[in-house]
Amino acid sequence: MFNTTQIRQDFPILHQQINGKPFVYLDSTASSQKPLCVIEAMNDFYRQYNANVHRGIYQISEKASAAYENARKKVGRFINARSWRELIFTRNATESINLVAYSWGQTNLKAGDVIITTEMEHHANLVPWQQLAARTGAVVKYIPVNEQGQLDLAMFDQWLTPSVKLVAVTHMSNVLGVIPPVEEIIKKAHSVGALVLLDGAQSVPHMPVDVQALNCDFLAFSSHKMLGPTGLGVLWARQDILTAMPPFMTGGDMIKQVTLKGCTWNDLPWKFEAGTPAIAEAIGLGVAVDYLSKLGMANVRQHEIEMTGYALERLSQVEGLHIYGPFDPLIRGGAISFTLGDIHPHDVAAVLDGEGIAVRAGHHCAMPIHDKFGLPATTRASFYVYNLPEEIDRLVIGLDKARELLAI
Ligand code: C6P
Repeated sequence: MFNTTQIRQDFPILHQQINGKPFVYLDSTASSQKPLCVIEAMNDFYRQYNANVHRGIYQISEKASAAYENARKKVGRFINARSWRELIFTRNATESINLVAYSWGQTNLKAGDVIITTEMEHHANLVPWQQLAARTGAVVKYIPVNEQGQLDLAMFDQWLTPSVKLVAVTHMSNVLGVIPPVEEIIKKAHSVGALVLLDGAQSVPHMPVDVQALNCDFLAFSSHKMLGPTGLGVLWARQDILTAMPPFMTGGDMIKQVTLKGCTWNDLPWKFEAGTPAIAEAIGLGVAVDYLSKLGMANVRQHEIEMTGYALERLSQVEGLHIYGPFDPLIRGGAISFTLGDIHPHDVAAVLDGEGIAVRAGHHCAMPIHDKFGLPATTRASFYVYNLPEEIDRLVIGLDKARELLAI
C-alpha cells in the first residue's frame, strides 16, 4: 500500500518552513531528497567501519568491501542485470556516458560513422557525442522532437544504415517528461547493428527498468535522483561489450599486475573503477534501492502517473500557462515544464520560493530543445514518492500569485 503521508515521515528535510511557509519540494528531477535510512547508513559507515575497500586485511576494511560490493549487487538486481559484473560505479550519469564515449566510442568509431540522438537530450547525452564526433570524424544526427515530445521516427528510419554505430536516447526527458518508445528504437537500431545507450537518469528513479527486457546495450543513471547520495553514478552495460572495452581511467585498483614495462587490467567491474571509489555513497545507494524496492517500482510509477495527471489538469486551469510535453500521464513522467505568459521563468520561481515552493527555472541543461521552441528558459515542477496532491494545489495558488504580481 503506497502511503505518501507515511513516506513523508522518512524525509526529515520536508518538515520545515521556508519563508514562513510549509516547505514544498517540487524539484526532484534535479535531485531527490533522502530518507533517514540512507542518511543513517552513510553515518554508520563513517562512525563504525570507515576504511578503504579491496585493500585492507583487517576487519573493518573487509566489512566496508563487502558492503560496497553488496550495494553493487542490489543495484544490479534493481535493474535486472544478468550479473553484478555489469555494474560500474562512476561519479554520476554524466561520467557514465563519458565513459562510454571515451572507451567504447574512441575504439569503435571512425570517420563517416553515425551517432543518432534526439533534440531533447540533456547536455550529458549530447555534448559527449559531439566531442566524440569531433575526435573521430563521426557524424551526430538528431531525431526531431515536437512540443508534445513526439519523435520523428520516420526520419530515424530514413537514417538507419549500417553506418549507424550508436543510438543514444533519453529514457525519460527531464524537460518534456516524455518516455520515448525506446523498445521500438532499440529493435530498429539493432537491425542495422547499432548499439543503444539509454540515458536512464530520469527513468530508473521513477519506473521499473529491466535491462534484459529492454535489450539495450548501455544504461546510465545517477544515485542522487533516486533517493541516494550525490557523487555516485552507475553505468550498466552488457558484459561482452565491457570486456572488449579498454579502461577509461587508469591507476590503482583497476589493474591486475603492474611492472615498469606495462600492466594487465583487473576483472570486471573493477577494470573501470580506478582509485578509491565513493564507498559511503555506494552503501547509501544500496539502502535507497532497498527503500524503493520495498515501495515497489510499479507503485512508484503509479503514484507518479496520478500526481502528473492531477498536475496537468490543475495547471491547465492557470490563465496564461503553457505546458510543454505530452498531456497523457501514461507516456510521461512527472517533470512538467511550462511558461506563464511573458513572465520570465526565474521570476516565477522567485515568487514560488517566497511561498516556500522549490521549482527549477532555466534551460534544465537542455538548451537545444529550448532553442527549438524559441525559449530561453522554462519553469519546471517535478514530483516524487513524497509529494502530495495538496502540494500541486499550493503550486497553483503560487502561480496565480505570480500572475497577479507580475501582471501579464
Ligand atoms: N538533470 C535536471 O535538473 P548528473 O548531473 O550526471 O547526475 O545527471 C545528468 C542528467 C542526464 N540525463 C538526464 C535526463 C538528466 O535529467 C540529468 C540531470 C538534472 O534536469 C540536473 S541538470
